[in-house]
Amino acid sequence: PTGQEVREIDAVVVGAGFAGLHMLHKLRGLGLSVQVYEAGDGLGGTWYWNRYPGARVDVKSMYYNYSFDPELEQEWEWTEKLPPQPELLRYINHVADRFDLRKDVQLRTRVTAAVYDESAARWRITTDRGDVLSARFAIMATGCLSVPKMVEIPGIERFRGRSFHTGNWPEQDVDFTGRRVAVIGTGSSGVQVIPLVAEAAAQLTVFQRTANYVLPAGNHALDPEFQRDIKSRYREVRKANRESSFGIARPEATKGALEVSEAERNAFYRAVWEDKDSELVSMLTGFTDTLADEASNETAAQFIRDRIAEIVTDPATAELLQPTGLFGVKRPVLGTNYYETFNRPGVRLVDLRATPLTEVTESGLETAQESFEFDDIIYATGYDAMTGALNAIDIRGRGGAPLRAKWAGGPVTYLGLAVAGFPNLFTITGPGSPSVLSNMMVSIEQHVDWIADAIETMRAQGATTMEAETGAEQEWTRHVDEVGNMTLYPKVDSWYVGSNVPGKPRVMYAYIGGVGAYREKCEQVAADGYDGFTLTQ
Ligand code: NA7
Repeated sequence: PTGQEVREIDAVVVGAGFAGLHMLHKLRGLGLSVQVYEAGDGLGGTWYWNRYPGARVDVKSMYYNYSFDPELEQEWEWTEKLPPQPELLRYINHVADRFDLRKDVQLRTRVTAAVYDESAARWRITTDRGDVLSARFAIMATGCLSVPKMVEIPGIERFRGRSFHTGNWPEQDVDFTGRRVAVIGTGSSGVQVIPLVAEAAAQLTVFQRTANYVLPAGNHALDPEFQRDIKSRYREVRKANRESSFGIARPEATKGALEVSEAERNAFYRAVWEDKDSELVSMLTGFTDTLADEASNETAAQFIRDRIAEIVTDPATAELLQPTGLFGVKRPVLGTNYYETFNRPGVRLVDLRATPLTEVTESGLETAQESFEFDDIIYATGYDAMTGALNAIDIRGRGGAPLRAKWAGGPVTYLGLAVAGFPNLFTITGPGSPSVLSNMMVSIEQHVDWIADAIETMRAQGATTMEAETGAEQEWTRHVDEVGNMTLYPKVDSWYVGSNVPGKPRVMYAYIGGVGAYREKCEQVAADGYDGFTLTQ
């Protein structure tokens, strides 16, 4: 298309991951014309880009899938407790085919700007391929962890070997056999990729800045009986997940960690550690105060440190791998053979706290004390989370005001769904919603349903625009902050508070009030005639 042709459409959806595809399906069901733009070469968002060895979701397959179609959820057979990336991608493509979604998705196209035209009450969308679209609704399904973050040292482009970021992995298989490989970063991605690279490589050097608490993933082939059981009562299972704190139903904790005996406490931690059916959040949800009280938190932290010391044979390496900070207020990490990998010959751990990286050279990496030579460098260094993908688009609302400027001090949203001054713009799992602090599928579906209902209500009322009110937005943002401050989350550095990106405002980027309570709030807002929003004819 040339820059001159402006196509009119009801809604544009940015991103074709789980969120964007479901939004497309829903809006189509309402009879809207929809255009989806997707930067990737294929569908799947996170599961398209994260193709590194070992990539898998850390929420159980039976809870990490769409619930909107009873036939789909019955007919799809998962094979593992925690499905690997290729299986997730197959599922997404199956859904796209089944609901005929591809025809409205334009791949290899990045939305560069979304500018609100006040006189027409429409969004003007432009892409890096010259598309120009005029849409009534602009829906951002851009993902929470979709803008990879690199190290902040010079020389990255000088390296002559192969470089990879886990969140932007090439499509073809990458062979590490016999090579000297560096992995920088020990978050969820690093922890997944390290054991598999170690099996193939001649030498693996892991550069660790902060040790993480890595819990055993306990992945295994899915028990057919478990699958049958969940499928036989899926409505009830989904309901329980939706009403839970993290989007994964757990038995209600009744006591603080220090209200029970040490033996009882450790028996619980041990059961979670050893049970292959444990959930990502099991260790966090056995006691009422693990995420709120430092002394309680420390009991879980020490239990895990003790396990690390048991597994890792070299005492200096074991010590370096033992985290010192709070447990669980950075994203919990699941691993398979992670600590065991450091017992392999040829695997070395480098402590970046003692000697930070200074430079990437033509042949490897440098710290103040040592030069390292590598054939391959894997950056498992994370993302500009929550706001990165939204701020990457030049979004301008009323009066041409840029969203980036409005968010210069941190994101300000109403419910993580909408922003004052940006009518008819919705963010799926936007900042200020539970999003990354939950089972993403539960949060995505809740937002997609809420947005579709809002659009349907607008049509029924003959409304042209829906816009968050400044007061409601301020109050919500204050509430997100306040609830965050009742927990231990703000006390540690993590991407939940933006501290992994230099210069990023330090605030709570997600809502920790729980997906159940959050859903009730969103439903109440809708029931009260979209309280806190202004609808205009
Ligand atoms: P994370 O969790 O942000 O982990 C990134 C890792 O990279 C973490 O260990 C960081 O250390 C490290 N890092 C980041 N920048 C640097 C620099 N400049 N130097 C050295 N080390 C660095 O990203 P992941 O991709 O692992 O996981 C993202 C989410 O995906 C995860 O939480 C799940 O939701 C799935 P730090 O801890 O900041 O000291």
